[in-house]
Amino acid sequence: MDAKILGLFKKYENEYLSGEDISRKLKVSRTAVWKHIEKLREIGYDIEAVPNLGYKLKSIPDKMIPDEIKSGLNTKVFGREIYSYERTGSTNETAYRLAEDGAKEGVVVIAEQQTKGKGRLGRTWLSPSGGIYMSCIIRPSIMPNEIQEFTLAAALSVANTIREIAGLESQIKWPNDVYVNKKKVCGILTEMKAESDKIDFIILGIGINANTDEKLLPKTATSLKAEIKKEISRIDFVKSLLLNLEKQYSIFKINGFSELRDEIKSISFTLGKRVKVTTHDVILEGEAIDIDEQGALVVRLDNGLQKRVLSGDVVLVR
Ligand code: BT5
Repeated sequence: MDAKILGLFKKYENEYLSGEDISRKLKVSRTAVWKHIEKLREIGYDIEAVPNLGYKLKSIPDKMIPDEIKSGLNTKVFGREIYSYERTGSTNETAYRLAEDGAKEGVVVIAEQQTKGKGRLGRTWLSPSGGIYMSCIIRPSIMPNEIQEFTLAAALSVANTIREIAGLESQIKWPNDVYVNKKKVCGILTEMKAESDKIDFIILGIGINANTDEKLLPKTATSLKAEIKKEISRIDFVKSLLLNLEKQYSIFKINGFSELRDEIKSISFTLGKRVKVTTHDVILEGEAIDIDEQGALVVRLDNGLQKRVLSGDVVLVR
């Protein structure tokens, strides 16, 4: 009923609707209409009431309400089902459990806050309110060793969305970060369940410092709000991100990573810089010179040898 009332408000955008109009159109009592309007107000919908005229929807809350995200969403699969939480441990964990229970590709878990937000290698992802914490279930027919390419394609989607919604240029710091003005604005955590040669599912976890107060973030981080000095619509951001992810994912499925590689390289924060890369078994230092066909970072060591790294941590060295 809430959705139906909102649907009416949106259809008659510039008009006042009386309690009687709504009750007649939706075939419910006026008391029921009043109760639903009170409930919507509690959620944060700004509904004006003018005596003798009726109700009018003035603004929608910037909250991760599935119906608001789905309204006007132009995707086919991504966001087909959205689970939204005021607070959860980690959206990746919730999505993982849903995927194990058979949830389909494109199902999204989103939260206003995370109490145990995860980074890679057991690190913590600070998740205060104002940010976007989202995990998407994907069931791709790719090999487990293609996951790096996949993460980079997701980072490209984030960069494109930041440009569209905040008007900012951003860079991809290999392998999983997006930077704005040399500070981290987004981190991506790709987890998967796989057998040796087949991926059962991927959980693509994306954390974005959207309207986050920068004081609540590490010194190395920023938020979109801090950069453009105003808040963005997180709902518009999520809509655009889901569309960009779906676009990039279908290019990736049809033409492979090579189709996205040049674009990813062109906005790399890592290439051409001196880096120190820590992998599970070695530490390398040298110049980052390429991102190859498998999404690996190619580093030229000081002795001239070239090494490719498929996964690892990168520190930029002055
Ligand atoms: C990442 O790890 O950057 C991946 C972060 C993924 C977060 C999303 S949110 C939705 C989904 N659910 C989850 O539980 N996780 C995913 P890593 O490269 O390991 O970077 C972690 C490091 O970034 C930390 O050790 C801090 O130094 C820094 N950091 C922590 N919180 C941050 C924030 N909000 N913004 C920028 N940097 C942060």
